[in-house]
Amino acid sequence: MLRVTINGRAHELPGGGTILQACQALTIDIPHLCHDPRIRPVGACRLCVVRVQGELRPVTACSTPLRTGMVIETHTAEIEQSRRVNLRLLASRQPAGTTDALAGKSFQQYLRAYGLESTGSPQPEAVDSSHPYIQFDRARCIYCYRCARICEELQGQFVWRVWNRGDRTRILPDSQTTLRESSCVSCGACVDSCPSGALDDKSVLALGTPDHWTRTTCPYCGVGCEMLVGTRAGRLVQIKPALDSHVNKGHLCVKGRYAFEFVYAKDRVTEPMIRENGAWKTASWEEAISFAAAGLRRAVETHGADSVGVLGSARATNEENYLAQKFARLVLGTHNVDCCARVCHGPTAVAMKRMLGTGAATNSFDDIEQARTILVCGSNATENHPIVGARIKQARLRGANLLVIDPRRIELAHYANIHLQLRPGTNIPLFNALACAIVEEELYDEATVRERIAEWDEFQKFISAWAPEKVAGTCGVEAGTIRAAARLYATARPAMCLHGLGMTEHSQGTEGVMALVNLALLTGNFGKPGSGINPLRGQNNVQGSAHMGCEPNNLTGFVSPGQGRELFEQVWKAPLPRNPGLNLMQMLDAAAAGTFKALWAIGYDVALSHPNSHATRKALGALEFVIVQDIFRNEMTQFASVFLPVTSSFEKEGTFMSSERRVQRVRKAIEPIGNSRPDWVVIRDVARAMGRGEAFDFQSPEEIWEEVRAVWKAGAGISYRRIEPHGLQWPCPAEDHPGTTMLHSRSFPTGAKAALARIEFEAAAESPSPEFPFILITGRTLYQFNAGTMTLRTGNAQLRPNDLLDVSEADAQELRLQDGQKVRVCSRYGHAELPVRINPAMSRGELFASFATVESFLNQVTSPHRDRVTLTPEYKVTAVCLETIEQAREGVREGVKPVP
Ligand SMILES: Nc1nc2c(c(=O)[nH]1)N[C@H]1C(S)=C(S)[C@@H](COP(=O)(O)OP(=O)(O)OC[C@H]3O[C@@H](n4cnc5c(=O)[nH]c(N)nc54)[C@H](O)[C@@H]3O)O[C@H]1N2
Ligand SMILES: Nc1nc2c(c(=O)[nH]1)N[C@H]1C(S)=C(S)[C@@H](COP(=O)(O)OP(=O)(O)OC[C@H]3O[C@@H](n4cnc5c(=O)[nH]c(N)nc54)[C@H](O)[C@@H]3O)O[C@H]1N2
Ligand SMILES: [Mo]
Repeated sequence: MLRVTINGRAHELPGGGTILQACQALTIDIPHLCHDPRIRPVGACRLCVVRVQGELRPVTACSTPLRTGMVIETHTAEIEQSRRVNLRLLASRQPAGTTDALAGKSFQQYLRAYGLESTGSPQPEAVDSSHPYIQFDRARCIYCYRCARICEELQGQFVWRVWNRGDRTRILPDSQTTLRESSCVSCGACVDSCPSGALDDKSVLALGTPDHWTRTTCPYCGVGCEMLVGTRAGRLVQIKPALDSHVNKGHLCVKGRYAFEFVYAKDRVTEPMIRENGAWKTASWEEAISFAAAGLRRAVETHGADSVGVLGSARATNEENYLAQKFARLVLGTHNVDCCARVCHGPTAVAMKRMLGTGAATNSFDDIEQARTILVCGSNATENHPIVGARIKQARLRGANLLVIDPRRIELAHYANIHLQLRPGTNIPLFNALACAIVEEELYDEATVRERIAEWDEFQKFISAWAPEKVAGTCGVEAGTIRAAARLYATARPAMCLHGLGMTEHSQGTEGVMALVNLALLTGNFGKPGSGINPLRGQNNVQGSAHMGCEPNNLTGFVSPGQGRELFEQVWKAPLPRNPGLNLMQMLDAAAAGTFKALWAIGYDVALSHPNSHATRKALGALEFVIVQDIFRNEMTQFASVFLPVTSSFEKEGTFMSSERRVQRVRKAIEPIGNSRPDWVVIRDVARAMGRGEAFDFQSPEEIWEEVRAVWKAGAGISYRRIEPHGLQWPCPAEDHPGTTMLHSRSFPTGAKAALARIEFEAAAESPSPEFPFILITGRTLYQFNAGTMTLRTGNAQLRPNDLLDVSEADAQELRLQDGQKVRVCSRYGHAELPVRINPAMSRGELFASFATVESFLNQVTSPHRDRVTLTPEYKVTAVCLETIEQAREGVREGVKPVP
C-alpha cells in the first residue's frame, strides 16, 4: 500500500498504477484527452497535468506512476487555467455547433464543463462518409492520436497515419484517400476511442446517443466477446466493447461492433407461417404450434419415433438447446438430435475426448499472452475469430514465436516465424513428420513421456517411418522447414496450439486432430499456462449446443446415453429412448433412402451450408414434414411446412458457452420484434401441445438452467448469479468452485496417462486430375458469417457483397483471368458461378471461396466425402475445373492444367 495525499486528504492506495488511475478510483475527475486505458500512455494532451509537491513543473497524471509519499493537487487555480487555455485553443479549430451525437464524446463534455464552445468554421469537404459504419470528420480532429495508437496497439492494424508536420499535420487513413479504400478492418476501435467526434458511428449520428446500455455476449463467433448494447427509446443504436471483459478486453470486431441492423430487416419474419397446398399463409401462434405438433405426432405414429429428428441451433442459447434435445428424447422418443458441430468441430471433440478425456479446449484465451510459441493450424483467426487473431498478433509483436500451418498465406502467415504452406488434405503426414522430428532429434519432454504418456515404445516404432524428408513431397513443404518448426514448437516452451477447420473438415479430420494432440503430449505442452490444444469453435454457442446434448451419442454434459441414463431418467421422470440415434448426416442419408420422414430445424440452414447441394436438397425434398424455426426465411424454408419466427439473441435471456468453456449471460436489450418469440418458449409450447407440458413447465431461461445444473455434474456450480458479469469456465462442480481455466495439469479424466495416437495416412478422395486440375478450399472471410442471413442484412454487405473465388497470380495469368471476372467452378457434383479475385495468398493449383450467398451457392460444388469417424463433410478438398462464363455457355468443358 502507498501512502499519498491528494487534494489535502490522506489515502492508502495499492501500488502499480498511475496518478490518473488512483484518482479515478477515488472518483476525482481529472480531464484527459489523449489517454485510453487500452493503450500505452503518452502524456501528450497535457490536460491531465497535476501538481506534485517537490516537482518543478506539473506532471501528466496519465503517465506518472503513483509513488508513496506523493502530495498531489489536481485542481489548483493555475492548473485549471492551463486546462482552459489548452481546451480553448482546440475549440477554436473545431467547427462551431454541436450535435446530439457528439454529446457522448469527452472533448465536448470538457468544453461544456469549462464553459467553452467550439468556434471554428464548418468544413463539409473534410467529411469522409465512404465507410458504411464510420464517419470521419477531419475538421473535428484534435490530434490526440488515439485512433492511430489504438489501431496499432489493440487491433494490430496500422490504418491511421500522420502525414506532414507542424501546422500542416493531418491524420489520414493509409490509403491517403478514403477510409473505405484503406486497410481498415472495421473493428471500430478508433471510433470508440476518439474523444472529439472526428470519428463517429454513423448509427449514432443517424439515431442519436443511447439512453440505456445492456451488457450481453456477442451473437456471432465462439470467442464470446462481452459487449454493451446501447438502445435509444427501445431501439438498438450502438454496440460497444465491455472494457472490463476478460475475453475481449475492450475490443470487438466488425460483426460484434456493427453488424446488428439485421434485427430490423424488412424481410425479417415476425409472424408464424403455415404452408397450405404449396402456398404460405400467416397463422396465429396457436395455429402454428398445433400444426407443428400435429405434423410431428403424425410422423411418429405413422413411421415411428426414429423417423423424426431435431436440430438444435448453435446460434441459440444453452437453455434452448437443452430443451431441443429433451424434446427429441422425451417427447418424440428418439436420440435423433444433432447440431452443426457435426459439420464443424465434431472431429475435435471426439479426438480430444478420446485422447485426453475431455473434448474441449484445454486452456483459455488468456494463455495467448503467456505462450512463448503459438502454433496456429488450419485457422484463419484474424478473419474468423478476430479478437483472438488480434491478441495473437499483439503477442507476436511483443516477441512470441508464431508458427502457421495453412495452405494459404493468410494474414497471420505474414507475421509468422515459419509458415508451413502445406497442400490441402495433407495434415496427417505433416503432423506425423513433426512428431517424427521431435522424437528423432530427442526434443520431447522426458519427464512428461515418463509420467504422463502411454504406448511410448509402440509410438516410437511407428513414428520413425515418418521422417520429414519422406513426406516433404506429399505435403509440398521442405523437410528442413518441417524440422525447424518442430524444433521451435518443442523447445520454445510453453507452446500453445490454436486450431480451426483446416484440421477437421477432412476425411481424416478426427485423426488429424489426434495427430496434432500427439505434438502437445510429446513436448509436455499441456496442463501449463500458455500451452494446450485449443479449437477456435465456430458459432457463438456451438460449444454449448453440443454440450447441452444436441448430439445423438451425447446427453447434456457430454456423457453417453449409457452412462447418463439413470440420472436423466430420474430428473426427467421418464425413460430415455433405447435405440441409438442418427446424426444429421445419417438423417439425410435415411431421408434419401425413405426411412427418415420429419425434421425440426432450429436455426440451421442445412440447405445452403451442407456440401453436395444436389444430394442434400434431394434428401430434404424427400421429407414429409419440416419445421423451420429461424429469424429469416433461409434456404431451408423451401422444404418447410411451417415456419416459427423467433427472436434474435438481442431480444432474449439465457446463456452461451464459448470456445474456452466459459458460460456467459445473454441479456435482453430490446423487446421481441413483431410477433416473434424466443426459441425456448416455442419449444416449450410445442411440447405442451404434444401433451408433455409437465416436463417443460419452465417460466424462464433461468429455470431451465437450474435443470441443466441438476443433470450436468461439471456445471453444477454455475448459477446465473455467479456468472455476473464475466461468466465461469467449466468444470465447475460446486457453488464454491472457482471454475477451471486450464485442464489436465495433474492428470487426465481418464487416468494419469494419455496414449499417443498412431495414425496412418489415407490420401483425400479428391485430388487434381487432368479433368479437374484445381483443389478448391472452402471457408470464410471477415465480413460475412456462414449462411449470411444476418451479416448480408447489415452494412457488411457493402464491405463484402458477394462470395469471391480466390485464384493465385500464376493461375490467373495462365488462364488470362481478370479480377472481378465471373467464372464457373465445376466439380464432379455440380457447379457454381462467382467472380474471381486474384490473390497472392493462394498457391498455384489451389482455389478458395466462401459460401455465404445464395447467388453463388458454392456448396453445389463441394463433395460427398466425409470424416471417417464423425461424418463431418470434407469441405476443404474438392477437385474442380474452371470455365469462363463464355465457355460454360458454349458447353465447352476444357480442363485447364495447372503448371506443377
Ligand atoms: N467472419 C466470420 N467468422 C466466422 C465465421 C464466418 O462465417 N465468418 N464462421 C464461424 C464458424 S461456424 C466457424 S466453424 C469458424 C471457422 O473458422 P476457421 O477454422 O478459421 O475457418 P475456415 O476459414 O473455414 O478454415 C480455416 C483455414 O483452414 C485452412 N485449410 C484448408 N485446408 C487445410 C489443410 O488441409 N490443412 C490445414 N492445416 N489448413 C487447411 C484454410 O486455408 C483456412 O485458412 O469461424 C467462425 N467465425
Ligand atoms: N463449403 C462450406 N460449407 C460449410 C463450411 C465450410 O467451411 N465450407 N462450414 C460449415 C460450418 S463449420 C458450419 S458451422 C455451417 C454453418 O451453417 P449454418 O449453421 O446453417 O449457418 P449460420 O449462418 O451460422 O446460421 C444458421 C441459422 O441460424 C439462424 N439464427 C440466428 N440466430 C438464431 C436464434 O437465436 N434462433 C434461431 N432459431 N435461429 C437463429 C440464422 O438466421 C441462420 O438461418 O456451415 C458449414 N458449411
Ligand atoms: Mo462452424
